[in-house]
Amino acid sequence: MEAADVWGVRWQKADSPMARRFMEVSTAKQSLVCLAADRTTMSGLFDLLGAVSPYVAALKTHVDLVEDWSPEGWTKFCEMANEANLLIFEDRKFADIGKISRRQMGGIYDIRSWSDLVTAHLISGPDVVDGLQTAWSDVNRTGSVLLLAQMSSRGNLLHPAYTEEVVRLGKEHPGVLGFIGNGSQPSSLKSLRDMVGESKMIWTPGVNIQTGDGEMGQRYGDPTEAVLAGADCIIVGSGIHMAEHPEKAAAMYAEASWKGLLQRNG
Ligand code: 5BU
Repeated sequence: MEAADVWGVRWQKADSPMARRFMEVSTAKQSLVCLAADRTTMSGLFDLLGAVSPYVAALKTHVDLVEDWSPEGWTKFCEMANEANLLIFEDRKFADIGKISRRQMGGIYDIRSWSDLVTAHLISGPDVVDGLQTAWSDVNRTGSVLLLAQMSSRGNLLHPAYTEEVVRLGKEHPGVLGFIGNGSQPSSLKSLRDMVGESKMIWTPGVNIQTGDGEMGQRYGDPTEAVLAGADCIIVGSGIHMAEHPEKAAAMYAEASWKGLLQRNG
């Protein structure tokens, strides 16, 4: 199956090579799943990735959760992800002014050297995206930004007028892959898709087969519903890494997401 056929209008209108790369990988794996690898030890991360990489199309990290982090261990982990054909996405939620965000891509974790994608809030204004793009070019790499247009957590302050502004500014920016949408609510996702149009991606956390309220204000919606409502990638954490059999869980989420895409474009 070719990515262009499965993804239809999203493939035709995509304005970023990174979006096309994601669509190709997800087509090859028949999975729109981004694994949120929220484990706190390197061995836990290696085990998880070893078990589920055939079923996921991207790897989302929180590098600062890892208790025994070392540059050597992390390099190996990223190599493993690259060999498994995964985009590496650090969910750092940058929010500072452009020049500081640029420097925060360096520092001890040196995010610019291994990430393909990062998240950012647009609360400080659009220059944060230029700061992040400059950081990747500082190390001769390219990357792309997902802007937080919505969040999955209860009571978040990303109100509709703010969402609209984020989309308006982000839509025009070539350094933006797309937007984070609220995967727990298909109706808000639909309205986000209407705002975004077809040329940018929407990736959604807050997805679990078991829908409803999660831990500490997290909320969950159904994976297939999220894709039908316009999500191009479902971000799944505990649904996979806390499952008794992460491999089986990942395969199940992959199937649910793929089914949604085929149905959406069918
Ligand atoms: P969960 O275990 O599937 O609930 O994990 C969700 C992940 O997505 C976790 O890494 C969060 O940091 C991330 N997330 C989120 O849950 N909601 C949001 O609005 C954003 C990110 Br942005």
